[in-house]
Amino acid sequence: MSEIFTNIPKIQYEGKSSKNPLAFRYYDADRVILGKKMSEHLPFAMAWWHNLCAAGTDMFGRDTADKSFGTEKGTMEHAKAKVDAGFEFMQKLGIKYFCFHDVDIIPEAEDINETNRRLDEITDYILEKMQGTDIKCLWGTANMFSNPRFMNGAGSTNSLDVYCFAAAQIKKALELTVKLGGKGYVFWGGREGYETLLNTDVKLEQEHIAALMKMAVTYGRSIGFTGDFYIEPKPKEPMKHQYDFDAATAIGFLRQYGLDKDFKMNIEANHATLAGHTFRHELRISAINGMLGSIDANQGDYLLGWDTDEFPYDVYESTMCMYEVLKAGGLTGGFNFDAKNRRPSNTYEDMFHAYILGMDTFALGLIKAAEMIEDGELDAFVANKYASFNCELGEKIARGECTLEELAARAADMGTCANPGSGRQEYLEGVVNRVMFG
Ligand code: XLS
Ligand code: CA
Ligand code: CA
Repeated sequence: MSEIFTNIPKIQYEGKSSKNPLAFRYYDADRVILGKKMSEHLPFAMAWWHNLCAAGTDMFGRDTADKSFGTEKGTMEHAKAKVDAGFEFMQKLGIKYFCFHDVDIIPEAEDINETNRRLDEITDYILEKMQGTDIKCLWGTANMFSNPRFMNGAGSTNSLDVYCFAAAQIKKALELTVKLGGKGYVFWGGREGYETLLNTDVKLEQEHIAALMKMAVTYGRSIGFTGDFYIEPKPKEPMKHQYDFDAATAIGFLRQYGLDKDFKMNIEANHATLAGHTFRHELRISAINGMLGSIDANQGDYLLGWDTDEFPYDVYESTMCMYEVLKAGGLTGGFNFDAKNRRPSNTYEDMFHAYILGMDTFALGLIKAAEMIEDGELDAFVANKYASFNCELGEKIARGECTLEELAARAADMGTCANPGSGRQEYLEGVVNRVMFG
């Protein structure tokens, strides 16, 4: 197999003064931060769909990039060329993981039996490529949103036939994930929602989704899948309302249906902002519920109301993300660049620039977040803010042993209430800027 990205060398760390566009300025895999190598803090993954499949088509225009890799698109030869390109790409960047949907890795056939045969063939090829490298699968998933059969949903469909196809795809995608040693399995419910309540039985649809997830857990465990299942919340797009709206909603759903022991969250930055939250809000809500699993590392655009899946360049955001991740003790999953080049960035070099940008943005975010933790001022402020609860009564409240009468009696004793103290927001924002910019 011949080299595909012929004009691109292996990307090296050259330090922040480097102006080489094909070098890392902050991502230094072996540098130790808070006792762990950068590469362990930041298990980066390549998203098969954006990097190897998507070529710039949008609602108004066709492909701008050539991702045929010298073959005819829609053939198994093309599928294999994508594997070759993907492995060369990951190796040149030092990326250790990839994520995939079933239909990213092969052209889907009319008949699911033929689709599954092609999936077996291509995953044999991927396995072969994995040998002799340290590249692994981060997570797999089934695409249950592109095929027209899923127009009314997959787990939430009105059609039992479609439900069976969704089940068959999940079964196969789980088998492939196990075959490729995947650490996780994702459910992103792109079509699990509704356009109008006039034609929708929400309760039935949610019960059916939960039932399918339960079957997935049972089957996954029976074939040796020991990793985490993930829900990837998103409030809308393509549906007007998606059931897995945000982390809090998804966690409530998992608890309601007894799925919370097997599932965690895969939090995507762009989905958080679409839900009207910050990225770090979604990470914090997941973490405090013991459900911070993996991250889809990208960013949206505050001027656009849709899922732009941009490569992350905002260091303030990546710092806040890494602050949450470090505080949570790290991820069990990784950082998947679910991101695509802008449509006019259509060369092979642009693919590398995008990943270098994303990896450097998170590396710098990690460095700054660690400095913020070592600085300690934010932590100290928060601890002190709640210090009034550090007393016998506070402990009683925490143990759930306090009564309203008891607290009301104390209020009555006091008569008037003291000021709770300043939140000092502007001061703390200045602390963050001091740590970030000196
Ligand atoms: C789409 C989602 C999707 C999931 C995997 O918005 O981000 O790509 O990550 O199905
Ligand atoms: Ca997205
Ligand atoms: Ca995603």
